Amino acid sequence: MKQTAFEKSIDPASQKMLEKAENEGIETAWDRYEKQLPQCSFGQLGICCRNCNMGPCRIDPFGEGAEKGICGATADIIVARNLLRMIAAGAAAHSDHARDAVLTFKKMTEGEAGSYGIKDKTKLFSLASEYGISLEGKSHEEVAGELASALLAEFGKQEGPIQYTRRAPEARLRLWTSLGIEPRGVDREIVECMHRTHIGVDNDATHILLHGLRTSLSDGWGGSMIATEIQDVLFGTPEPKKSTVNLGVLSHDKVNVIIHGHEPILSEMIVQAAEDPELLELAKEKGAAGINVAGICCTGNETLMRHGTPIAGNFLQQELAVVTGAVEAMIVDVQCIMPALGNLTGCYHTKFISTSPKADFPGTVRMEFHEERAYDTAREIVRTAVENFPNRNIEKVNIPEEKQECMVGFSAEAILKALGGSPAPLIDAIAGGAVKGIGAVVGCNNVKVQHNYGHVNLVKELIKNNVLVVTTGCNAIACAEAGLLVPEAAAQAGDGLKGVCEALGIPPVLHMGSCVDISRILVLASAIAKSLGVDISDLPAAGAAPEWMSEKAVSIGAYVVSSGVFTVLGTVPPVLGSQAVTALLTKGLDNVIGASFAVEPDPFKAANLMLEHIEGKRKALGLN
Ligand code: CUV
Ligand code: SF4
Repeated sequence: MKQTAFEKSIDPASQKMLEKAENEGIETAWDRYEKQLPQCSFGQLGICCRNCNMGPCRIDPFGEGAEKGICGATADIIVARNLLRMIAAGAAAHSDHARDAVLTFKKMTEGEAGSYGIKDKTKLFSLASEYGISLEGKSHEEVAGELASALLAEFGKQEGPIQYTRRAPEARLRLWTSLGIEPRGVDREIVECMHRTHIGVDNDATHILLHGLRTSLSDGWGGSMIATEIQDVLFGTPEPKKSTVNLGVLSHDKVNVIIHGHEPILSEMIVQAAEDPELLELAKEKGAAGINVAGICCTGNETLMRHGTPIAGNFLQQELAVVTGAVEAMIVDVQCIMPALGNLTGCYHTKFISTSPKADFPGTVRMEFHEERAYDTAREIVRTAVENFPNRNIEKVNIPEEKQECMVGFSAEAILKALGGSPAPLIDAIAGGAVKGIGAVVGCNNVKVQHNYGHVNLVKELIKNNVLVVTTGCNAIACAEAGLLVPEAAAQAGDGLKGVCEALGIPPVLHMGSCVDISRILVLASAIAKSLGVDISDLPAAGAAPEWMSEKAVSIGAYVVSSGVFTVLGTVPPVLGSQAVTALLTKGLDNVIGASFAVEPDPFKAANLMLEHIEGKRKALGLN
């Protein structure tokens, strides 16, 4: 059964573009999903193994056929190993991004990345002192140089600790140590995942999963946190600002440049280059009224948070942006970029420009991006887009009107500032019951869920019940599109939360950034837990990823739970083939780490699970 545009997405702009694609005979992810149905149930259950070439092996879920792989691996072992590899890939993606950010920072301190500078000196100094780097008698550059080396060392460390894990509450740290899951070094944990899942190494599901938790912690409190912090130093720590989102931010008369992917190292330069007088002049010559940069996915979130650069859409809107026929260039770096964009951009005048030495796609113009001449390359890229403007085929252009205002830029620092410098007012509001708790809602889109349906309904339900929501990633974009990131959205919140939002002039849903910025949520949660003198797992807080799809999301889910936050997944992870693993993730972990997962595709029921959890934690703290 073919889904209609209305069934594919709840977002009117996306629905229009889905119809346009259909009329033009253009294929999208939804069409390809239909062609995949029914999806392989061995894969869905996580019980196929290709870890050695005696296989592939698969376990019969009905207990009638094979119960073991050729080496003897059971469903429990295979499911756990597969999950560990997902965590490894996700942690690797975040952490390799972090490594590149630190390398850029290091090159900058060595005078080899002249386009970059230090934007947030306060943060530079506070990060340096966390590492025990003395500031006395040193220039910024010297301090930065020492910090760069210290951060870089986190990746290759053999014996921990990873410095930022020290930001966690005492009790959490002690728990990690006693479980033997305190991460040692970012790269080490990821490598060990690959080693352990090789044939004939780690073959106990619990033992395998504990290492998964350790690896995920090296992401959340390591790679991701390092990425966030150093990007703040380089590009500035986000502060509240207004912007607009959805496909309607694309312009009829300006050159539309889309930045898609994850690394602000690139997008920051593109945003600058789009203001270059020479290029603006060239745009005029080509008949355009200017240059319009819009983001997609997390690199979009990065520039949105720091500059208010508009966002054209989240993960499932990447193709739809091209379908508008109004995109001169789709510029990508790494992660969550569909290779389908190659064929798709070929159907329009859009130039598909890949920039990362690590990532190429079919049908791209390659313009490799290196720090040494970052700004020059960014200019060349934007120039290519501008020169493509006359090729826009007006007959194919249809930009949906929908664009929505949003208020963004809520770094942990900005939130504390909005609260007057300390978490005390928020804690008072929680203790008094005006705010019931905090919901962290994050993650991707997934064609298995109606686009944005899970995100928007879950978040609405939470704020209605006086849960303050913090968001990142594609959930943040979904919320923005649904008009939940404006102070006026407080009207949709319960009375308590509404009052707090109105008093502070903030939206009931706070955009904290990209996926690596979930580390900001950890920092905020830690700050609250510490000032209450409790562990993160004692807080009336819960997490959710209603439409997750990426391996990064698996690592995120694992570190959020390992940090003590109950987390509801909206799409089913490939673990149901093992009762043991499923039970461990959804129950057993509670006794181990003080939090666990739940799986609930219905966003209303998911919200209820979170609310119940929050109520339970409130009771335990003696709040009502
Ligand atoms: Ni990194 S990981 S689809 S862009 S949130 Fe968006 Fe966020 Fe998932 Fe990817
Ligand atoms: Fe089969 Fe074991 Fe090889 Fe996996 S590791 S493919 S279960 S023999």
